Amino acid sequence: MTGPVAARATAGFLSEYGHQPAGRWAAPGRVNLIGEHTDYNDGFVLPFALPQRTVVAAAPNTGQEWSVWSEQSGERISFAAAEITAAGGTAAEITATGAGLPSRVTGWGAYVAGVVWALVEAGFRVPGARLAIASDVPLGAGLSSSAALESAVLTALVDLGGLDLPIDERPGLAQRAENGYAGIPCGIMDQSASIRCRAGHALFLDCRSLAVEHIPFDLASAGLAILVTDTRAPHRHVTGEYAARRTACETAAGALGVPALRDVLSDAASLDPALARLTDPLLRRRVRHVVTENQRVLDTVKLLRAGQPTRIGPLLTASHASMRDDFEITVPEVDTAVEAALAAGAYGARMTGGGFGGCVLALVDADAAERVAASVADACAAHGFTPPVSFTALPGPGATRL
Ligand code: GAF
Repeated sequence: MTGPVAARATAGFLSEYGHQPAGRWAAPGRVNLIGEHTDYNDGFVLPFALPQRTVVAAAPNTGQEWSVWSEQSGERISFAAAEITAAGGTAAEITATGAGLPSRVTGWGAYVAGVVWALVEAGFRVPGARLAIASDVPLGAGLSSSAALESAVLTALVDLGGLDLPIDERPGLAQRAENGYAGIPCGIMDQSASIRCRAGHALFLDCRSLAVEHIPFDLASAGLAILVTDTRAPHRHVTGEYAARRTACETAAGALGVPALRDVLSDAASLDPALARLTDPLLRRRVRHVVTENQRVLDTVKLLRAGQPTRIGPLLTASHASMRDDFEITVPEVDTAVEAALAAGAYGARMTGGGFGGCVLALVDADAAERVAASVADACAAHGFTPPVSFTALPGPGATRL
């Protein structure tokens, strides 16, 4: 399947480089149905791929050089292998040094150069390439535009170079690009969703074993829809707050003597004594979110396997309350949107993604989606917030050659 985004990537390629690309590769953004901030705790997540995607038109280049044009920025950047191989590090090192390493590719280009860097670091001979990128994944909305970019570029380079990189190892490599080159300490959910999702399914991922199960999530035939609302709330201190949550979880796991918070179970016999051992109330809240959220993912999967999608509503809403009260990653705009969606009859609603702004999802009857979206917009207007943008999303396919 091709579309206007693919046509724009091709047209951009032709006008930048003066010849046709050898092929086009696409990778989607994602919505996470449930399981937030559980991935880096070795836990469970349940994202699905959006129909919105990033397309890379590409052709081999002579030598170990890459040229990349992006429609969104209107810029073309170039880099050579020698420039980028010395520029990675651990996420902590990069964060500590800012973007100050010599000859680092920064901005959107870091996600492209990071993929080349991670492939080289993993021992692959990466083909030089000319790339042109177009996308309809909203930027900065928490819908994984950066993972879509990494995944599309990775899929293109693997194909162009005939690299032997099995699909189950690709998300880890794309995550390495983001952690080690772009300097963002994310978990593995977004890259896994962009690369491994299937149309009509949600991706149940065990972030410890990396085992996946494709859970049928055929909303249309159940007369349901997922309404996604981008609140367009300005993201507030996202990277710093995200890193602080991750550190708090690691500190708590250390204090509890477990490898990761995944190892604390949600039944009272496990969770209560674990919470009692933590003296810091903030750590207790963070642990309670992660542990109960893992259980909500498992419960959601059970209901979907049993063909009872509307019954997941209360789990979605409980997830939101946990993110708001225990993990403290919501903002007034997303809380307002969730409350308005529920008041308008959604089965359940929650913020989706890393937090501090971004999107809300609501499970609704398909024929009620417009009405719920209008109620959310009215509630945002009543609070004087930026007008939100809503759309319904059916689960699309993962990264592919077009
Ligand atoms: C962001 C990160 F990139 C993911 O790894 C994940 O932690 C998510 O926030 C929160 O669930 O999207």
